[in-house]
Amino acid sequence: MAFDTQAWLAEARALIGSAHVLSADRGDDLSAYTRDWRGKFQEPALAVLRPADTGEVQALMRLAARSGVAVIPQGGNTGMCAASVPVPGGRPQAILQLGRMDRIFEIDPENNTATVQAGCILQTLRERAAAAGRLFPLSLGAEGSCQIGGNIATNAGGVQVLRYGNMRDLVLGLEVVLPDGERLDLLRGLRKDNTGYDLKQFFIGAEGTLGVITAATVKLFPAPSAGSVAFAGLDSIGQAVRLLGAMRARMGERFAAFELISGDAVDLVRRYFPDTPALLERRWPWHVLMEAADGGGDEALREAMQAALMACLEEGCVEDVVLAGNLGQGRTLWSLRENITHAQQMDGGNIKHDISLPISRIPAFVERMLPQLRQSFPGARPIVYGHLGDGNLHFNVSAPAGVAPAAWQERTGAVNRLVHDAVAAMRGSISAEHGVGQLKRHEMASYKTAAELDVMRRIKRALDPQGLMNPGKVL
Ligand code: FAD
Ligand code: 2HG
Ligand code: ZN
Repeated sequence: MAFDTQAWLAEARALIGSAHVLSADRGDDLSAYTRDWRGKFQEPALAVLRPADTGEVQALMRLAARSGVAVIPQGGNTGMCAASVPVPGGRPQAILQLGRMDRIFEIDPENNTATVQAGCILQTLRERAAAAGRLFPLSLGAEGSCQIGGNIATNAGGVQVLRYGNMRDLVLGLEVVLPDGERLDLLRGLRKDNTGYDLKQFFIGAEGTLGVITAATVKLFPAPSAGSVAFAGLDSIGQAVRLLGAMRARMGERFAAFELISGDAVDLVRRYFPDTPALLERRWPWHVLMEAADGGGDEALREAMQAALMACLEEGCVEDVVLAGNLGQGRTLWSLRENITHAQQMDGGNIKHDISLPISRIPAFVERMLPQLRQSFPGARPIVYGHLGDGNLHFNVSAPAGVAPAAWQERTGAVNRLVHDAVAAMRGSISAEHGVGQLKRHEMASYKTAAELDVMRRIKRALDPQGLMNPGKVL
């Protein structure tokens, strides 16, 4: 029987209210939901569904299962791999937008946990935790619009992984609605629980392909009372890796962030954000942004950072360094880092790589890759930066000057092959923190073993036998 769009929309509207089922046929503008953050993928959706609670998600999932409609969970739609937007062809696709489910149910300062609905904005949770004297440590450039459900579904990383781990390390419990509408209650705030398989792990990093995350209990930490930020200039990435080891040894657990930024990345930010100050007296090929935090006073921490950095200068593992004198200066240093993505987006065509390697191998990888890239793709402009402390680089490649974005995009396959083959040869990962989505799905067969893919497909079939959850993503 042919699919009856109007009847389906009427059923969905009866379930969650007409205002919360957006559809193009009645003139709603769906483009903010159907286009990915980078503006590279856009396909039509049957509807955008905006449920208010878990019960409504269950009702919508039952409707989808009964009618064979695919469901794409969507949080803030800030993902980098086009995993939260429709794919071309196939069955009708409805976007399940979690934004209305944004409640914070509980902050428990004694258990050091927060329990939130999936649509809670990351920044909101960070602010509410801070008001209770606690830290929710996940921190990334999109935190003003990405949602906890999206952070969990992508196993997001960000700039504090060095100290607190990635999202997987921060999740204690989940509530999930399965593709058939059943509610799976794993919403416990326990740090120890060995009663059989740890089912929540299946949904963390699954990019919405196994179920809809509707709520989560996450870890909080005592809020640090002191912070210190430094920006260093270096001659090489090898030097940066030595600096990382030396600073960690001196600062210990207080060391929270270690971000690599190439000289070209700094230049790009300064071109598009001209208010960005020149932070060091001369231009270095590489820079590192570092942060330490603890429960003491700012002055004492700053002195400890200064002493550690002075020792590193003497040992030759850093060339030049500036230490932020106050919170405002620290923020200026961080905004340089956070603006790289935006500057690269404004600059036009770019091919992104989100790779990870054992930290010890990163200098060799970059030193080998840069000349190879320049030789194979004359004029290509590598913009290399990222979470060096986690062994994760954004080895992005901007289009040669004068090459149109679309023309550069056509080179994606060839550029990816060069970079990703080198990563694989060093036993690294082609997606450290952004996921696979539709962007890297076609590369999975080249970089995962047949056995890994087989097990993934078996899990997918067991949980989603109709193949309704986020089709065309990951697998
Ligand atoms: P979306 O983009 O909406 O969705 C992402 C995936 O999660 C999709 O597969 C979607 O189907 C699924 N999903 C969303 N919500 C749910 C749910 N409730 N249940 C099941 N599945 C769901 N990422 C990092 O890891 N580190 C960074 O440092 C970082 N920096 C960024 C900086 C900028 C400026 C931008 C734009 C993005 C950055 N990202 C970063 C990428 C992105 O912000 C993260 O991947 C984020 O976790 C996505 O959250 P979201 O709510 O926007 O999810
Ligand atoms: C970051 O670390 C994000 O800033 C985005 O993961 C990386 O834009 C990118 O390639
Ligand atoms: Zn990143």
